[in-house]
Amino acid sequence: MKRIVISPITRINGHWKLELHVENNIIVEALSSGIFYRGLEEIMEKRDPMDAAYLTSRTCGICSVAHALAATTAIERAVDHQLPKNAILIRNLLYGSDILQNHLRHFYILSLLDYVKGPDMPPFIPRYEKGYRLPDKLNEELMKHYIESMDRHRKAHEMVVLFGGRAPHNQGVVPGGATVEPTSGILKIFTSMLSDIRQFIYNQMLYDLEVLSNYYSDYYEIGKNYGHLLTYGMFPKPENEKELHFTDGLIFNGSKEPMDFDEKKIREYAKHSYYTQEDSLPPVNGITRPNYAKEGAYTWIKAPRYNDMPMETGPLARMWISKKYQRGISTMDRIHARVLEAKIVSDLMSEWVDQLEPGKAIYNPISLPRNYEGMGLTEAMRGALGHWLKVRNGKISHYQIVTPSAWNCSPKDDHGVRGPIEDALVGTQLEDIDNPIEVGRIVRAFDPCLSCAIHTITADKEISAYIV
Ligand code: NFE
Ligand code: MG
Repeated sequence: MKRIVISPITRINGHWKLELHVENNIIVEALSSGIFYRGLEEIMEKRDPMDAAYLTSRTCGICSVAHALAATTAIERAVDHQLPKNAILIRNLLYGSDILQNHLRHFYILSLLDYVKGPDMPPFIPRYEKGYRLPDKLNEELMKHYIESMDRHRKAHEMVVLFGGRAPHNQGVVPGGATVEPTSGILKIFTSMLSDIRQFIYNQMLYDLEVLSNYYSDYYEIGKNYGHLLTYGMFPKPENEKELHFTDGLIFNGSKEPMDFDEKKIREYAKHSYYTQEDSLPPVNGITRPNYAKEGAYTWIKAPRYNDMPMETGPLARMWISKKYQRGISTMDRIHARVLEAKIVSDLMSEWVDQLEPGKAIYNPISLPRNYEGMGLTEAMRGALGHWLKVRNGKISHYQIVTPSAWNCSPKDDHGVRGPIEDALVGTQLEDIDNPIEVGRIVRAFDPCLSCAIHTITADKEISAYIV
């Protein structure tokens, strides 16, 4: 048995380590380790719930709109608050813009170099020696698109600024509605940026996807796992908030018929995680007290499970459960679904921007009781995102966040069942054990993000954290 340790995994967000056990060039065991402590939930205690969107958006600079939405939804749902139509549209446009910047950046900057050879200069070297299959001319063409993509994901971030004031960590989503009026000036710039990005998706990105799926078609068979998919659904329809453009639901074992999900069946295990928590707990009661010395633990990520099943989440889950894409569940299917989702979201955005009504309400005043509990289930670009909070005497007494990458990068649970990425790796044949290029391809297709708030340990050894 050989042991391969890759740490840190590059071209992802955050710090992550993989340990692989290999026999006869086949991966027989995989251990996914998040190697830093977030602790954001601890920071939330005693804060004003009206600040939850701003604070929790600092979980991560890539998916910050999604965290703002989850925190805000948790509060709004607790009092059954109704949003004005403009607010739903503005939120959809903010989150849609964040999806576009993420999916463009992931496809080109984080993922493409697993398949396309960059020029022979830093930061493109060193790289694996073998495994790049594109003929020179095509390789050159895709690298040109790689460079051109940068202007587009920057633009998508600027679109977040238009309705959010800043990016990342927008100020546009507040309990009650939105903060930026859709003036004709903003609509004009937004529309022109969106149109440029859409042209890029249609003319370059879809073409590049086709090139990859032709030259690396075997990756539709590589990186398979349990085939359990989960999504909380996203993009409420402006005319009826309860209806979603991407429906919520789940499937087991690659089934094509989605089922409803029941959030009460979500529990988090922590046997292999550096936390004091012993038994599995529902997120509403979850605890995040660190214990780095814990025996048998190998990660800072807990193991969320649905009815004891490890669930994969992300663009493939959303596209599958909305029946927009049901080809298969593999590495190339994950990439394929993400690119098609970018196209569909950009199409929807161009409809939403036309439906905005300048001069009409963007906010309905909200009044909150002193004590309540809330749950905000939404999607982030990487999949199902949940925030759970308890408020006592007007202050947050308890907060829990379960991110999509916690589902995907989770370790084994207390029953020894692997997380979705661990399982996608096991069974993979490595062509050359000294150049395990397959590993990066498999794991990056999940677009993992381990990143969160910066943390420090103070001189008196108490863990504290500050927000960037
Ligand atoms: Ni840090 Fe995130 C997304 C969330 S982590 S990017 O998407 O929530 O999975
Ligand atoms: Mg497998």
